[in-house]
Amino acid sequence: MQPTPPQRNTADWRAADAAHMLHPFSDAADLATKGVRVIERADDIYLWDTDGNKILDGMSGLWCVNVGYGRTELIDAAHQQLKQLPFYNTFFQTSTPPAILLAEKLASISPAGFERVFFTGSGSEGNDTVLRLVYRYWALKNQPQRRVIISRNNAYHGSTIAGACLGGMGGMHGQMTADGKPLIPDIEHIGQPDVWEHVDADGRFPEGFGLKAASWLEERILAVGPERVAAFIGEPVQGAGGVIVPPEGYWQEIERICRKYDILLVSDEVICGFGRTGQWWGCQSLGYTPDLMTFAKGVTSGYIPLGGVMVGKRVAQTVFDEGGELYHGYTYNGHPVACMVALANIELIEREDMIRQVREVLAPRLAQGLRALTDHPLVGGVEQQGLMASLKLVRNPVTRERFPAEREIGMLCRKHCFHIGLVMRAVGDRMVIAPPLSMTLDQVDELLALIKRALDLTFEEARSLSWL
Ligand code: PXG
Repeated sequence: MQPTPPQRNTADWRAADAAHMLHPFSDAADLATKGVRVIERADDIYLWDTDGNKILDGMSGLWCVNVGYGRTELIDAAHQQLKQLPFYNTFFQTSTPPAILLAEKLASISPAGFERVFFTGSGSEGNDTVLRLVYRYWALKNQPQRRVIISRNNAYHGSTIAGACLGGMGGMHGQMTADGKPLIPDIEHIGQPDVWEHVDADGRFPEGFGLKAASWLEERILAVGPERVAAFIGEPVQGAGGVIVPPEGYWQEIERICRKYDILLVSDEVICGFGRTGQWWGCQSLGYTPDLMTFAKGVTSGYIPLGGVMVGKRVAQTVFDEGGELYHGYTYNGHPVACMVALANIELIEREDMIRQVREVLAPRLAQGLRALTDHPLVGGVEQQGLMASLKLVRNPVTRERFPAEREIGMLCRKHCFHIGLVMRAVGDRMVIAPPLSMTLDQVDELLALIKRALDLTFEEARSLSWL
């Protein structure tokens, strides 16, 4: 017998949610007054809430539903595997066919030298694993003093203790320590490659900013002492930080600096992996080769939780071929159902040639539409890589004057998105999209029309509030 979900109306759902649910990154008291939006079903690139509203999901769930909703290939794979073997572990000299098949498949779609994978349940667990591997690697290399990990301000690497410490979100650090420093020692943060933080008094962007932003890594390495630095971690394109696409040359210079000082380079591919940027991996689009890659989200298109770390040759050889036992693992390492869903997901991406479609068809159309939006009086600029993009909302696009942060212009725009049936994320004064890779050209146009409408409504309201 299938359990039948109780039939409730939106008000009932909201009341029960407010009474019992604790939501991530939310002020519970504030949320209880506003009431949550309850999403009941989804198909293709659309969601429906419990009031029957249809919403275009411009965020692929949470940067993850790359193949869109309702794909029977993934659903059937889960169902079949649940019947065959719903769970078995990969500890104690055992393995399962789904985990082996997925590991083999991941190696085949990864850059050369990435032959091995350590599975986890999420991106945060992936970055915890990265930390464990990095420490272990340098201990085995007889350089145990290499403990410093360098990351960037406004980076997001998850919300476990390690993820939050690696990330550069000050608010998260401030809720763990009194002095606002990362709880884990020897994690350092440098500036992010966000050109908007460096606009001069005349509204001009700095020249050569890519190399400048990368030089902060070398400065910090020298300040800390190169012999103490273990690794640098970065998202190819910062996602949660607001889709900040690094300027030309940035990643090449970061890679050069890491190699110069023999520092491990970690690419956090949790958002950028699995086609989002127009290649399998973000580092391929941005043109660098890391030593470790964290992934999650798009590996299963979010249908079921799965994450992991692709371990490059350099670390794999030392830690796994020569290092003896690594005291690390999770119950759900290589969960068979999650692995079968991931396999079906990757095969679907391949069969529908989705990554080429993103690169050659969808992203160019989106770019064209976004370029047109730069004429909008609220838009200071757009940044895009594949199917992830941001629009910078400004008070004056000519002088590049920003809105004061307390105006929360992004939240105002998000409110209008809600009302017109569009999920677009607000990150400060950036509006962010990352729609499913499976969308059609018509749907790209539909998305652009909704964005334009949300901007117009935001502009009108901002004007009526005398914010402009
Ligand atoms: N690394 C990156 C680059 C991420 O974007 C994680 C690690 C952590 O993954 P898990 O699976 O542990 O959540 C993420 C997650 C947002 C938002 O508001 C972004 C994420 C998660 C929740 C919210 O944009 N990214």
